[in-house]
Parts: sequence; C-alpha cells; structure tokens
Amino acid sequence: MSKYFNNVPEIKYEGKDSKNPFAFKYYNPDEVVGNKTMKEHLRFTMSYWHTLTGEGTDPFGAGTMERPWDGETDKMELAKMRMEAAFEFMDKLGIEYFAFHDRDIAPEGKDLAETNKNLDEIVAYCKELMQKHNKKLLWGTANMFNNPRFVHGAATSNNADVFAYAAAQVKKALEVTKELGGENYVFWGGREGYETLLNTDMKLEQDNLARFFHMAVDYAKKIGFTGQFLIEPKPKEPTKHQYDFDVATVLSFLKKYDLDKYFKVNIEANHATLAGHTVQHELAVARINGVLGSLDINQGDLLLGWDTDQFPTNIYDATLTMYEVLKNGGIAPGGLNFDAKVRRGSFEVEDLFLGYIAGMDTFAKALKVAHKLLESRELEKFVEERYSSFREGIGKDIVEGKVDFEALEKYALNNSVIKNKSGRQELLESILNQYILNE
Ligand code: XUL
Ligand code: CO
Repeated sequence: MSKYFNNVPEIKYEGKDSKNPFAFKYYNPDEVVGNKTMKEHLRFTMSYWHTLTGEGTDPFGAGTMERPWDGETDKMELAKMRMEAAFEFMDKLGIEYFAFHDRDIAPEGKDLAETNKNLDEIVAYCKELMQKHNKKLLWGTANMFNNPRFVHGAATSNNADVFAYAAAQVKKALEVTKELGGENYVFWGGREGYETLLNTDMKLEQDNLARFFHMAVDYAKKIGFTGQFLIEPKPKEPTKHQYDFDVATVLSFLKKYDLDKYFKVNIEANHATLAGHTVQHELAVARINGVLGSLDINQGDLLLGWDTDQFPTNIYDATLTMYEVLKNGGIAPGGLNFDAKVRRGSFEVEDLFLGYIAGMDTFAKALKVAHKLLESRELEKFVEERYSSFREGIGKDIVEGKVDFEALEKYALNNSVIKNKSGRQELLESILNQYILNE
C-alpha cells in the first residue's frame, strides 16, 4: 500500500525498448547471468542518508527537496515517517538491502543517554519493518563528522573526551548493526585527517586510530558480531588530508598496526577519482590483496573537483567495475550501495526513483557486458600472452627464484638484442567498446 510515494508505481522490468520512465530497461532481477541472478550479483543497496534525509543543501544555498514528511516538527515522528517511507521506497524498486549511519535514522537527544534511547526506539521499529518487508541491512556505521564536537576529528581528535565519546558511539552502532543482522560494518574516516601540520601530531593521531580499531574488533568479538569490518578510503573532504587516502594507504596502515586480518575495504567511485585514480585501479588493488569488500557506487563530474555523489550512469566505468567484481568472484557479503544523490534541481520525489532506475539499469547492463567479456577471455588471453616471457627460459628462472644479479648480468651480457612488442592499447579499447555496443 502506498502512503508516501502515491505518484510512483512499482518499478517493473519492461526491456530495452520501453519508453516508460518508471520501468527498468536492463535490470531484470531474476534473469540469470552466468551462475547467478542479476539480483544476487548486484546486491543493490539503498543509502538511507541520500534517499531519506538529504535536503539538497550546498555551500551557497538552502535545501530544495520536497518530501512527503515536510512540515513534521516532532523529531521522533519524523524519524518514523522516514523509516516507513524507506521501506515503501525499497519495495517499489525491488531493492533488498539498505545501509545507514546511526544519526540518519534517529535524532540526537540532549545527551548520549537520550540519543541512545532514541536510537533504540527507532531500531525496534526498523526491525519490525525489516521482517514485514523482507529487507536486510548491508551495513551500519556511525556518523562522527556532523556534530560540532567532532570539529578536530573523532578517533583522531586531539581531545581525549572526544575519543571516548566516539568509542561510545561506535560501541552502540555495533550493537545496533548486530541487532538488525547487518552483514558488514563501515568505518569512513569522516574527519579523521588534518588541516595543517602546524598544529597536528600525526603519529599520535594515527596510533590512536589504530587503538580505536583494535577496540572495535575486540568489542565485536565480545558481543558476537560476525559481520565484515570495512574501511572506506577517501583522500580529502571534509579534511584537507584524510588518513584513509586510498586503498594502498589503508592497506599499509592495516599491516603496520596488525589489523589486516580484520578489515576489508568499501570502495567508492567518486573517492577513487578524488584520489587521482580510476575506480578500476582501486578495485584491482583491493582484489589482488584479497580485501575487496563492498562498493559505494556513484560518479563524480569531470569538470568539478569535489565529491558530487551523482547517480552512476557512465556505462564504461560501470562495465570495468563489474569486470573487477566478477574477477573477484562476486562482492558478497558486500553489495552495491548507491552512495548517490539527486541534483539540487531534481527536487521532486519522482527524481529519487528516476535516479535509482538510471543507476540500476546502468549496472545491470554493465554486469552483462562484463560477464561476456570475461567469458570470452579476450583481454585475459592478451594479458597472459603479454607476460609469456615469465613462463619460460630466463623469465621462469626469475619467477622461481633460481637466479641472482650475477646470473642475470651473465644472461644480459650474452643477449645483445632486446625486442619488445606493442601493448596494443587502442585495439583493446576498441574490443571493449565492441562488447559494450553489441551487448
Ligand atoms: C562520504 C561517504 C560516506 C560513507 C559512509 O563521502 O561516502 O557517506 O559512505 O559514512
Ligand atoms: Co560512501
């Protein structure tokens, strides 16, 4: 029954020739691609913050969004209305998973005790609705960046009282995530970074961050939370220099502090580009190191240098994303979370649905293209051939550890003519295009 989104029908698959804006053109949840249905491959997730609480503010102007709960002034009533709307929204789009920050779903009270009480009340309601609507929690997290107490960071604040508050907040968020059966728990270092080294003890801040993560691991063990811990890298915003800069930085941090067996990464496309990487680079670094945990799907804007969190419609990037996911053997227990928001000018509720439809269709198509490309092994075969010199002769000896500098010098002295082969980048790009255009 529709209570919040009366003007929007249930979104069904109508195929690629449909002209109905409120229908999927490519996302057909039960269609089998390889060994799984599209729904199982993609594990689409609704982000609570952008979908239910985003107001469309920007640094120059007030919120613009028109929502069915506008005008409700009682904060707990408002939280309940949004929670009901969230489940109606997921039902209409056929989305099974959602993700939230603690403060998205329930308002802060006058102190931590009242805040926790508010959260408990909403979590109980959320649990009831999850059962009724058959929905699952992909991940929970704690918002430790919005409130002014986190002005200098949370686990990396210079103020020990803030560190303690953040610990209490994550303790509660872990309990709540466990209560709702969350399959993962995310740490995005909201304000864990610095503005200037003139006032910053970077070593103490990073040591403290590691202490904080160890405490989280210990507490999860204590309460029996078995979900996957994820760190979400981002190079900047809100701080000038975020500690979890990119996947490689996170990996070396985890190794240094003996945390690597407990954490994987949640990769966000727009964060990758802010770090000067393609999203495919970040996914590949994670995959080859066995830490590809989950994805925040969205895209930035080529001409704007900040985290615009747009709905992903770039089929090229989406295809390469799904290519990495398939090479990883899938993304579960992670998923594809729409950390994406409608533009400030797209302020009607219909736009929320249209944004998700565009993103879900993009990734459905990308999945099919990536699957065909991988099945064909066209790229794989090229790469294998490109490195064939390491499967025989001197290359094989190098890989097997049979030669040292002296032996290699002897080899090089006797090998006066070195011949390289073309990398054929343009050919490979046109093969990729062919798969995208023909699928
Ligand atoms: C911020 C961002 C967050 C995290 C969760 O850039 O991506 O919403 O995904 O805290
Ligand atoms: Co994100």
